[in-house]
Amino acid sequence: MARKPYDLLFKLLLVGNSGVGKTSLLFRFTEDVFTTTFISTIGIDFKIKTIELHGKKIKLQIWDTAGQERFHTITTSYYRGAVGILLVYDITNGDSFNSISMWLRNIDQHAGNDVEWMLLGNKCDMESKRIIPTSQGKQVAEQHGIRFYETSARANINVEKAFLNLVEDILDKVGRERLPPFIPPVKNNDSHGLKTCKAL
Ligand SMILES: Nc1nc2c(ncn2[C@@H]2O[C@H](COP(=O)(O)OP(=O)(O)O)[C@@H](O)[C@H]2O)c(=O)[nH]1
Ligand SMILES: [Mg+2]
Repeated sequence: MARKPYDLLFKLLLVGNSGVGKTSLLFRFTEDVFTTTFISTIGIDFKIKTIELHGKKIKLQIWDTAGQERFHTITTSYYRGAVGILLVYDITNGDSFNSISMWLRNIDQHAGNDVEWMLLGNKCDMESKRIIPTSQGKQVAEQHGIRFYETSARANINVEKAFLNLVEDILDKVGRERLPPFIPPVKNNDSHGLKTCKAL
């Protein structure tokens, strides 16, 4: 019998206001590219990237919205089976930061109780346009006891680190609680993308 090409499969999600850079982060992580012209029109449902961590081959199925966040129509089917969520805001956009609580309610309503999530302040390459100080993102993350990174999909800062740390936390949890990994049907497509913005 052929060996399974991976040991675990994790469904991850990107959520956050439209324009914060979710699709750009996904492309940076899965294909190590940054393109300024693609995006909101592509109706992608998810991308796949297989990584190796602690000797395990982990297939990441990473879901991105096709713009539904603009209409607040993200529903249970998007969240179903997700084990990790990257909640993204844009450090140059106050509204996107203020929407965090709305997104948290959404996560609460639709995602499983033991979903692992982290907060990302994206576009940290745009220091001159910054509106949200690093300390504010940090504070929210501390309130919730979760990880926080400032990232840049454009400058490739902390993107891989954020994804990998999320996966690491999920792995710890799976190991601790011996949860069966969620295994949804998979389409195919594989590919690869570290640095620091600020020491956080
Ligand atoms: N300067 C900068 N621009 C970014 C970054 N990430 C995304 N963008 C830009 O922000 C806009 C929205 O990005 P997109 O990925 O479509 O956001 P989404 O709506 O959350 O998926 C696009 O014009 C991107 O080029 C980043 O890290 N730095
Ligand atoms: Mg998008």
